[in-house]
Amino acid sequence: MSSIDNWQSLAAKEVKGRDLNWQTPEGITVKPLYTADDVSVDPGLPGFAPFTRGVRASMYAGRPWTIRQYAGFSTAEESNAFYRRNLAAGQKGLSVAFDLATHRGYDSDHPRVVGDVGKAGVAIDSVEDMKILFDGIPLGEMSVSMTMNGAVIPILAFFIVAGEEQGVDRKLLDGTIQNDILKEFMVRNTYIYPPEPSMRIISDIFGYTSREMPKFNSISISGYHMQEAGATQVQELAFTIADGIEYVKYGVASGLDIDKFAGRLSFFFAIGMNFFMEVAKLRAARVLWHRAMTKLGAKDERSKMLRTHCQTSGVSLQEQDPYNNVIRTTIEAMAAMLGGTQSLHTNALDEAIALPTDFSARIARNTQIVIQEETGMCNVVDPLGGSYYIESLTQQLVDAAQGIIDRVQNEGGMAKAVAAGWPKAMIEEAAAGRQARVDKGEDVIVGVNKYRLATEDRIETLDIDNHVVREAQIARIKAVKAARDEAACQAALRAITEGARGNGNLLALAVEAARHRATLGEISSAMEEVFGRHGTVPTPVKGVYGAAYAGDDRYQQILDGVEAVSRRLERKPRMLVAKMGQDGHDRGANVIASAFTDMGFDVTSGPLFQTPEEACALALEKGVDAVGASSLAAGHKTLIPQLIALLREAGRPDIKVVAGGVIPPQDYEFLREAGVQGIYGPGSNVLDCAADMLRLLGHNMPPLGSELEKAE
Ligand code: MLC
Ligand code: 5AD
Repeated sequence: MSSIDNWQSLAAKEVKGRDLNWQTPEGITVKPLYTADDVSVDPGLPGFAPFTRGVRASMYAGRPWTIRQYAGFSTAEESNAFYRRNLAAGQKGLSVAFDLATHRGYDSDHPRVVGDVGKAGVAIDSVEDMKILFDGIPLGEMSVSMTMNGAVIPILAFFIVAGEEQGVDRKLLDGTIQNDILKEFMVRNTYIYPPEPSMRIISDIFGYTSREMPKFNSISISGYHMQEAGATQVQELAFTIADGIEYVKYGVASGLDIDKFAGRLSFFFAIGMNFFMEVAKLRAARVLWHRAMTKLGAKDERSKMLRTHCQTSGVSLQEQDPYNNVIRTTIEAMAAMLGGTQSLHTNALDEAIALPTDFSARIARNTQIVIQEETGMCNVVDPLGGSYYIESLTQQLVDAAQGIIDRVQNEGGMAKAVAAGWPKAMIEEAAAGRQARVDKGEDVIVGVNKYRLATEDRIETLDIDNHVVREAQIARIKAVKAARDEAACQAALRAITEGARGNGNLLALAVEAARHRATLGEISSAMEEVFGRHGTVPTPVKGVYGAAYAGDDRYQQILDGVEAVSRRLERKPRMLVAKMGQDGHDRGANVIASAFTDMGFDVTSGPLFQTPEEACALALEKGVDAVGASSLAAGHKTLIPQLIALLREAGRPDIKVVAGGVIPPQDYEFLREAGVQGIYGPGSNVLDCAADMLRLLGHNMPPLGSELEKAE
């Protein structure tokens, strides 16, 4: 007879008593079997509160999710041409990636951004660039997402004025601005101002858009970057919902009626490789948001409806054997749609190395089109609804995330928690734990720590000539400034500074300045005069990596090596982990700093956004033996050679420089010639990096077990 007890003994016999429970990184025990007994909550129907099964009654049977590929590079002209090609090939919505100079409020001619202009996104300095970006794309018809947080005021102002000059009433502008600053302070790091004025900017945007732009989503509350930084799904879920609660509270405190703006708040999640967990996460998110908004006093059901964009996970993709990335992205895309996303970006197979080419972008886009148009998967609403496992997991995620959300609320809300730093520390701890599991082969990554190819074929990747883009941008800035009414422009800029000092609506003031051709850097500076610029020094966690490795032979080899070097130097070996340029991706740098500290190195984590001059000065001041430069935003060819040259000029050519991050293999030779002594792309094993470092420091390090395997 089939009963759960009989099943248990039958299964135990089959596996000879082996424990089949799986402990996920978020501490959830996943059982090998789920039955009706595991489901305690009725998920209801799609289109009805709490929207567990989706925000629309008909979901994709009525209208499929928006295929919205995030992209931007080089100049506005090049990005515009790329968007037009993609729209012609079946993409449905636009999503703009800006370069890091733009994110951080610098014009392309600013000395701090020499390595960043046009690299990781498109450079936008003024309305004129924005107009070119959308040339031939009717802004009254196309929904446009813009991933902008730091320089959100000038960018949204340029967008509004570009629409105006296309003849589009701003009431018709459809789209989304990311505008989510809390997660920037936690994980993404493209903030400009300190937290308090940054939160005020968000309320100003809520105020303006709720009055003037009824179709525009005023924020995209993002968990994506938390997962990219190493957060577990429960952490991503909890901190994102808690961020949302905080924004609503600020909006209400600024005098807005909750139901006037909450219906245009939107969300953004990452979808990684834990398939069912990701499906359940989106369902849990909708339940949690509905609950939170009810508590905050929202009356309109639309205010309580969690609408979201998703992006497949960047960190899950690998440099090694990169065609596997197509498989990974397909699985992740299916989890996003089965979870009920409104909009989706699928990553390109060359993600771990460079920005997409036309070829890799086509495969990424077609992954969604094939699901929508060939599989019949869109014809049924929430097809996983009622699965014992999915329903049970949804409930477990709701409960686990609610626990963290309650802690945040009890401690005064997310802005306070972010200032206290514990959410970031929690995420970094999870990241270091994940890295250790991957290094030890406990978490399998095909083609990286298992089934690794003996030789890798190179794939063609996109390379952007940063100098050409910068020269073109500088020429346009000069032309814009020469043609404008200087007095009117300066008056508009002064009004922004006054508005920042008082309580003028900064977006409304910036729209006026944008009409007079003020640049992004000028508008940002006008606010910076009052708000100041925020800077942070990372404080990586200690002990996690070492604890994960306790008792491991290869780790012991490293500890012995560090000790030998320390005896010889009569101090610990000193290393600077440097982040140069406007690249704020610090997961890799933090993981390295944590791991090397645990191994016995004396590690200095340099502040974010340093110039090569500043990194060199810090290296000299700390008397380091080596610098590890982490680069994920393509500034490596400009910034790292500059650092090496500066160290040489300072009479310290002996300081070793290694590089890690997203570095295409075709740049290796260039970097080696410039003096880089070790290069560690994505998928590098941290123990191997440490062994190399010890060798560079003159230690006769025997090969580690893992290195022997690779050599075989
Ligand atoms: C949808 N609609 C339907 C329907 N489904 N109507 C009838 N029946 C159905 N079944 C209607 C909706 O009500 C809506 O109209 C319209 O169709 C559009 O649908 P949507 O579901 O709202 O989709 P969309 O317009 O695509 O908006 C999705 C969104 C939005 C709400 C999540 O915020 C968005 O597009 N976000 C994208 C964010 C993004 O791309 N971010 C990139 C980050 S990259 P109406 O009138 O109700 O609006 C990044 C990386 C990095 O951050 O770090 O750099
Ligand atoms: N074009 C396309 N995708 C991009 N991403 C970041 N910048 C760009 C760009 N300019 C994607 C990558 C990355 C994530 C944060 O966003 O997938 O991992």
